[in-house]
Amino acid sequence: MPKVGIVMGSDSDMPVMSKAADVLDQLGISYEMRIISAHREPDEFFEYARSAEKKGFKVIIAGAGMAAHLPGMCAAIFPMPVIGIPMHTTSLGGRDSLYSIVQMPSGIPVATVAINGGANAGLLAAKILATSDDELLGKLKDYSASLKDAVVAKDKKLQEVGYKNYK
Ligand code: RP5
Repeated sequence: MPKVGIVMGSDSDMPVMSKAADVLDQLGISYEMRIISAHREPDEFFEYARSAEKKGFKVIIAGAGMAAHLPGMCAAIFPMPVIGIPMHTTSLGGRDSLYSIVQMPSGIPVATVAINGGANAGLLAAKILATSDDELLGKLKDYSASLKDAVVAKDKKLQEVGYKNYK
């Protein structure tokens, strides 16, 4: 059974949403990915959100742009955590999406990541699942350690070659 639902309002969101899926793939977490528009097909959306718990989802990652109601409406129906990803937009730079997703009224939280923050949404979903999965927690600790190692290696190189020769 998929543990995470990844849903986006349009296939134009795919380049960002695929980053969340990539992270889940790397960590061995099962997911289902769908394109469902809350505005353009409300009946399909309600069917999706109402059946999400029964399908075994523990977290939903929902991405949308502009008047981005998809994550908030998922949170209104699905009883477990919803992570919202605001899409960058050409007219307002993604502020429209960000404000639509982050400014949820009291009682219906959406954990909102940065504009186009697909990878962090995947990591946050993994961290939520890791609260009851020690093997996954170990993988996340290894991942954090690899981030640290990468910075240490870059600084070591900087000290060796100096900033003028740093590439
Ligand atoms: C939203 O409208 C989608 O999430 C997308 O980010 C935005 C634009 O959709 P398209 O016109 O590209 O299909 O529902």
